[in-house]
Amino acid sequence: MVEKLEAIANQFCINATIKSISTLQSGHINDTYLVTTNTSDSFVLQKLNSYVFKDVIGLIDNKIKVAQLISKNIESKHLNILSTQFYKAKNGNFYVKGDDNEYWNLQNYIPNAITFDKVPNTEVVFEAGKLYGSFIALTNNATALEIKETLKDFHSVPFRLEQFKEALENASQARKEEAQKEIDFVLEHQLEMSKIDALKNANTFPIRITHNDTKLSNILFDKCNKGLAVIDLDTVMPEIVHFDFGDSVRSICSNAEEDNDDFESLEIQLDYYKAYCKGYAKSTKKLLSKTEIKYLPLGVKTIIYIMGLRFLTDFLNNDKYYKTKYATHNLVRAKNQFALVNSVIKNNSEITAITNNAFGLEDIS
Ligand code: GN1
Ligand code: MG
Repeated sequence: MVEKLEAIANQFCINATIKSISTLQSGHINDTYLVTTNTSDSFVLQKLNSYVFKDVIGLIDNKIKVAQLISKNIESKHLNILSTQFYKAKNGNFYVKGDDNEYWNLQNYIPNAITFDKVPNTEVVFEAGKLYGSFIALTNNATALEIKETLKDFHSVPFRLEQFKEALENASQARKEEAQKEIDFVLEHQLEMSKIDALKNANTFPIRITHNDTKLSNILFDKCNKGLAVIDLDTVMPEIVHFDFGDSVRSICSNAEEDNDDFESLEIQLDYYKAYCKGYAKSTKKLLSKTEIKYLPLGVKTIIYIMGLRFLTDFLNNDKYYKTKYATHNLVRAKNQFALVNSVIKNNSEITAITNNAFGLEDIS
């Protein structure tokens, strides 16, 4: 295996001798490796999951364009943050195609950085908000048209409901019975959760360049817990801002990780939500319209519902999409997300008040 990885990595223009290759802990989709060399530079080698990403070349193209734009804007604004950089292969492309037709890309490894699976305190939450907010600001001068929608309808509730209903038709009796409560939850909330999609289709919000996987572990922090870089540009696409905002709240402001099975105690932490909004508003307050801000809380609820729906659909499909560690892993994730949706519903008025206050909704003319 290491020989194969080394052969792939050596096809990129890195100008160094590879010393070691090891697996890096990453998300639920791609395979990621750390490549160390005889120089002080290390790299991240990534095999893109072709079951999930059908337009891999479009995806790589999106990543390169956004990474270059962010780097340029960071430099011109003299910001103290970093961006990932991609390396060309000797074939002139930003990717290598393996014998098995799988695509690989290589990026710089940012040293001395830390990631969190769970936030330790409100300062880190604030920093995370600041960084994801700056992502929206830094990609603001890219026209949405240059970036492709590589995963069509990625955050569309009607599309996710269609996939869910198809899965339900084909699911085993045993899995359906096990998931009955969650199936009912999906159906009960489907109308309300489709609202943001309808607003988007009615052109209520501008389409921006968004990250679309704004979880906590996609942020690097420095040793002093200051936000350093947003990573994982696999899903950068044109989209409304609400899903980016909501997805980070989902992972950062929950009191537990997305597969924690203590469903009774799951809740959205309002002090974290306040800190997140404060950080996010720093560079987006002037950028976002009054209408965009008004619907941020609905974005939070909707994206958590979408994630629960996708985990549940994959459970009904016998776990084809997400990597799982045990038989009911996807079901546990779905239960966790729906418990969080309930907590957001319960705290709706506080969440709205905190949002309006942080983004100065009343002051915006
Ligand atoms: C997947 O693989 P990872 O962790 O980067 C998924 C996201 C989900 C996330 C849930 C392409 O991201 O949409 O939010 O899992 N990515 C894709 O943790 O489906
Ligand atoms: Mg991702």
